[in-house]
Amino acid sequence: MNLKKIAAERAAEYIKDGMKVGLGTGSTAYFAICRLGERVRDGLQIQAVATSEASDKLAREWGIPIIPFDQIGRLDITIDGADEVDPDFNLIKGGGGALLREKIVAANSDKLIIVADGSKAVQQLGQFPLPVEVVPFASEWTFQALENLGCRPKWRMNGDERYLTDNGNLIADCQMEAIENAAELNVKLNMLPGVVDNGLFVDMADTVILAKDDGSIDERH
Ligand code: DER
Repeated sequence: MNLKKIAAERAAEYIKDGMKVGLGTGSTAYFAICRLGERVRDGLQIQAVATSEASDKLAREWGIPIIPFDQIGRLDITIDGADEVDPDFNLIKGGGGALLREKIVAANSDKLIIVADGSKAVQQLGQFPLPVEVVPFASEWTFQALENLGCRPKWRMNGDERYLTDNGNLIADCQMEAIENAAELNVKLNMLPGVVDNGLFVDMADTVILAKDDGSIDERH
């Protein structure tokens, strides 16, 4: 029983003819894109944008109509995954390196549906290392600023090289352990020169669909 698939396919049922859809990134969003691809092949009429090059490629392989960002306008629904979800629907995202495009797409959607297996539900954010997207220019200064903020950053690596996002930026994964105030930390991080954005999605998710180990679905609004 694939819990990610169960949650993702439940979310895909929210998508109706004529909708403009944001396609998330990661192994859970993967199943939502595939399900929407099947429905498009069965006649579903949607327009979509993707939150990563990988999701864009997958959507096009299924024949999902991908529209340029400057033409699609506001989105009806975005379906995306998360690394952690707290009881207030605040999220840590970015495990798949797509946080910047994901946050932009989510912010331009009327509804953000988060899909995950039950293991992503936490009482307090922070056990999952918080991804922070950093421009390469003078990145050591930005790294130092993250350390000074108490974030305990580590550069995400891709083999021997530093990982690069679709946008050509670096990711610093911050070992926060426990985040007391996600809203406050989100602002503090994004105020740092050199930080592009971070994986805290505060007050953005409208619906959370969690697939539990027994196969049941916990759908919260
Ligand atoms: O990078 C991301 O934000 C992904 O959505 C991630 O948070 C969830 O990835 P997963 O569905 O592969 O666990």
